[in-house]
Amino acid sequence: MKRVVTLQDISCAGKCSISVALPVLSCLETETVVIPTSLLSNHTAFESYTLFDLSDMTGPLADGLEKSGFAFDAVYTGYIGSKKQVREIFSFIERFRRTGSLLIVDPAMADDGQLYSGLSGDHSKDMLSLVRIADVIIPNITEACMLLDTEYRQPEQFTEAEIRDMLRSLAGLGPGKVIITGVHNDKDSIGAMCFDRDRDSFSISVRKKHPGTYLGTGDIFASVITGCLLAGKQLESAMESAVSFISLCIEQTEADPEKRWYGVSFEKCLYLLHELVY
Ligand code: PXL
Repeated sequence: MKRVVTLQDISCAGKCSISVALPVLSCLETETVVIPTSLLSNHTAFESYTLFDLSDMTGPLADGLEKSGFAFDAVYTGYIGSKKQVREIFSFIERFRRTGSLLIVDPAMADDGQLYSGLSGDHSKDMLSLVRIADVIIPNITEACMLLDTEYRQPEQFTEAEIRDMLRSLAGLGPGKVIITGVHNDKDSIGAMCFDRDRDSFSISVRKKHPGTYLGTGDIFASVITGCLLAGKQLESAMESAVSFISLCIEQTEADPEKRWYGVSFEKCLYLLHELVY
């Protein structure tokens, strides 16, 4: 069984980051080792939250894992809350990256043209340093604009040709596989577009657009991609599965009389995920 280590926060409540990565990756038959880089009572889209920075624990946890003989097929990073965490993640990667392993970076830092609350103004520079060494990156449109230092526009204002240019430019920073999420190809559909440099191929997957924002979907999406790539799928096929799964999660959330504003009803869709991929 493939083994991934994921470094991101634990938001005790809020259905994001490690709380969604674990069930999704487990469902995709991937052994998942977690290194929490910070601990929050709930994610930062709530009005308030309690936060502990766990950067000082990353090194000692890495020591323990190394001593116990753990090695990883992939290192997968998500939300990072501070410069100190970025430094610790770099050291972790240096220690555990090996030939053939994948470094998957979800630059989870912004949406709708805005950095997440609590992140410093130069956070995208820190994220860029991580993106440069990654094999696979999965930004949304806002994050792609920040990484490329281009002005943000509403996703529906980007043409498919412009998204292709952004994908190529992002690949030019380092990563050979790039997926941009939240791409529209007309006003009624939304999905993702990808570029695989080795195969020089672009692809797009879209589904019907539901109005509104669905928090935590980026983290679920990146986790599906990680599981699919570890299962040996091509990037396009991984993206198609992730777009299908997110679409199911959103439909399920819309139909859920107990839906939560802070996250999608992915729990009711997990039973479909394995079949979607395998
Ligand atoms: O879903 C992205 C995410 C992850 N972790 C934390 C967040 C957010 C988005 O707001 O605040 C702590």
